[in-house]
Amino acid sequence: SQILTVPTQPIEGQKPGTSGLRKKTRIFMGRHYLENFTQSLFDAVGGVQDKVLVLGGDGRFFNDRAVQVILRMAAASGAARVIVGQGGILSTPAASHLIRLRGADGGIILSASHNPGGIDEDFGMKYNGANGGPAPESLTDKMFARSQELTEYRILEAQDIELNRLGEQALAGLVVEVVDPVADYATLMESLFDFDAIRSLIAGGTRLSFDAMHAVTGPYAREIIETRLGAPKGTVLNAQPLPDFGGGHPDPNPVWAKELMDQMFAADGPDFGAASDGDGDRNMIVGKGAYVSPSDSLAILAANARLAPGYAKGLAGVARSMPTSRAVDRVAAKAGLECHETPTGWKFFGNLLDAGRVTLCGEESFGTGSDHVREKDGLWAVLLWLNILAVKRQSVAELLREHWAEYGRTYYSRHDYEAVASDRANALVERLRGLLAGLPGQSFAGLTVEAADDFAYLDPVDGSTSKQQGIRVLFTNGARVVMRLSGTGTEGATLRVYLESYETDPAQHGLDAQEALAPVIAAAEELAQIRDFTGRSQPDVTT
Ligand code: VG1
Ligand code: CO
Repeated sequence: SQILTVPTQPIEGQKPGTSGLRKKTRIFMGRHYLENFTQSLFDAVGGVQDKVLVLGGDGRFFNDRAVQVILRMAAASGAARVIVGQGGILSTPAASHLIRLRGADGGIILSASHNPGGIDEDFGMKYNGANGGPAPESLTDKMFARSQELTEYRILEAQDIELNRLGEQALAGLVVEVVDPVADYATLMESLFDFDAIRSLIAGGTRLSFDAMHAVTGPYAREIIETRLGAPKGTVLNAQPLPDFGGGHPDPNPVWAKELMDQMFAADGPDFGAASDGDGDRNMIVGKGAYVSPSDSLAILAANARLAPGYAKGLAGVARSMPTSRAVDRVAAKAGLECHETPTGWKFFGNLLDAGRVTLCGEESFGTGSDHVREKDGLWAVLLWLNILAVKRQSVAELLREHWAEYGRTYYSRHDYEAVASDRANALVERLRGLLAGLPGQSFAGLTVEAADDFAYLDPVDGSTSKQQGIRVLFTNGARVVMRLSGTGTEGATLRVYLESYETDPAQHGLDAQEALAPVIAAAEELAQIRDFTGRSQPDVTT
């Protein structure tokens, strides 16, 4: 085998977004595209000479080919060892754990997460550092800068590695170690939760349903929920990972996980349901006839985490992304915990977790996690829920009602307008930025603005600042509207409108969220003129 130095030219647009670089699969498969970005990534981290890396992905179309290319490039750049999940598979949280467990210098995860997969859908690639967490903005900026000046990349000429064979193989001087993607992760889960208690909950007749959506969590959920926790075979739906996720959106929300939602709202449905996304870091929790909004899930986990052995000594603090509802803030206030508000994306939690300032964090986009890894973790959230239910011996619906009675209910919804013309979406945001200073005191559809800003974040650990992270409008009645553009899409712009209101009266806790939020929805429309700017009469996806 021989190391080739291949001349290349910069390719435009290799700029990582909220969570890595995401593009149409055909773009990633284009000439030099993957190679250029991989070399830019290696260069941005100071080279990979003698380093140990973790590598794997969610199994979507092109995952296996990309793994082979990255391995040959790592070999050409002198990496010492790459730990790869069998078949090229690793969920995002399992990859994060493996980096930490093995003391690796970093890892590459191939996924476009909840975006659909296939040759005409999406592909993605992200880098996580030695702490197991997503590269901070300072590093992704360097990757992008390097991609704009790249003139060559290095790659080894060699045969493919046998990705299905466990154990070590050589690629010139590089050791490729193929590992079981599930085993270490499952062991970590057993160390955090009371598996005996969950087993007896299940043995006692509590019925579960977990929708893996033909994405990466299938094998993980089967091993943990069916094999180790003893749930009946078939508890895990759509358990076979497929390169195109069976043609679906592997996005665990009521819209895309409709099969599970229908089960959970059927008369003889299961007691507890959950779903995860393409790369296994998101979760949706549903009780029998009771949907749990992700922001409520975070608050409930924060209020009850102590019931699980891994969190018995209590929490250091909590963090949520800015658009996530303030339900968890009320839990933190009552418990006297530090509570942080960060920009969207898990990379902003890393410093707080590393510094021991927070134990739990979460996002409204079906993401929850803790300091056990440095990514959000879908199955982890499911197991923490089950552990809590096993101790409290309550249904999900009862737990929700009890939580709202104690803390008040935060009604919450997100409206997404997808594939909007970028110039229109930018114009909407620009217009709002221009209005901000004058908003306090003005009324929209009967709601009066108390404060408004474009969210900026000062990282209390490293002192870095991130600006323009979302338009935030607070109303005098405690309601809130947030608007921002997505950083994970691959077509046009996606406008996200986050709506929230607060209700203390338990008699008013049983409303449908859209109904309860109707006045806030009307205020958002009057303020931002969403219909005019997007040309849409209603959102494409409501969660
Ligand atoms: C979205 C979510 C954000 C999440 C990100 C990555 O980003 O809103 O909360 O962290 O996806 O999740 P954006 O920029 O499109 O709003 V995943 O599971 O797609 O890695
Ligand atoms: Co994901």
